Amino acid sequence: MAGEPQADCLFCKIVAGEVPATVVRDTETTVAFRDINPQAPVHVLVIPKAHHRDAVTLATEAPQVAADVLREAGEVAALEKLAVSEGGPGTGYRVVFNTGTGAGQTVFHAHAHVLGGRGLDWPPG
Ligand code: D5M
Repeated sequence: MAGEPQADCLFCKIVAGEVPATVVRDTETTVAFRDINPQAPVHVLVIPKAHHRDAVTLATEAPQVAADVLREAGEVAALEKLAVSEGGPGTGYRVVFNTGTGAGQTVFHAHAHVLGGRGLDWPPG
């Protein structure tokens, strides 16, 4: 059933406390923790506690939780002092949902990457 924990899912194991993570925020529906392989000075993952395979699937199956994930991305950015309004390199942040192996998704439990703390090029690689 949509949202049920999956035994072979790494992020379900983090939600269950079976795999350690450096948690920065924890809500009723989401967890935010530091990426094990950071690509920027700030690199935090925000995930739904329920299992959905990617962000668009999450938005279809549980739209309120998808909104929770996005709002939490903003809370993490505020916590990490990634001010949006000042401008210039190192301010603002990027929220990324890699979707599908061809786009770099390696963990098939929806997650938002929150990246910041350095200049972020566009277009991304
Ligand atoms: O992003 C999956 C991300 O998950 C990738 O940036 C590494 C990160 N990762 C993998 N294992 C862990 C653990 N154990 N803790 C924290 N972060 C982890 P994707 O978009 O699927 O490539």
